[in-house]
Amino acid sequence: MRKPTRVLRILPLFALPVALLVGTVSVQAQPPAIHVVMVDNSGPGNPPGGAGQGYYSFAPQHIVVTQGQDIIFDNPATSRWPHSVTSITWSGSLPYQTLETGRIFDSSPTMEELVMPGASWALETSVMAPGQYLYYCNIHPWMVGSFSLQSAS
Ligand SMILES: [Cu+2]
Repeated sequence: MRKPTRVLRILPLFALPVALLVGTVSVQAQPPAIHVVMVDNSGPGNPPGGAGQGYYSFAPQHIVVTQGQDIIFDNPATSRWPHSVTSITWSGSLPYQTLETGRIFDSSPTMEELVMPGASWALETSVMAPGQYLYYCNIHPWMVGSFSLQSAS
């Protein structure tokens, strides 16, 4: 029998420093994630009749991100309701454009996947084309937000 065992024993000694180096480089290359809060003023922290009661939104409502920069949508634990982050796009040409929802991204294609109070959902932008993006919450359609995605190069 030949002796490949010697090579296998030495391999981890080289693999570990290389893995650490690659990990360090990729962390440095990736810009920090940006957080968007799902604002739900019907939560217990906002008593009935309080200012802003029933006001739902994404905050900030518009952000500028760079390709590869994750957008993390946070539904605070104090929220009363789940929410979704569902893309709005359009097809056709003026004056009869048709709006489409959830075609580019959707945090919650099913009810079980809604972003519950205390949970977050991350949108990875690395594979998306630069441009303007619009989204809404499909439970509260007046919750609308947008972002500009800039090229990484
Ligand atoms: Cu909502």
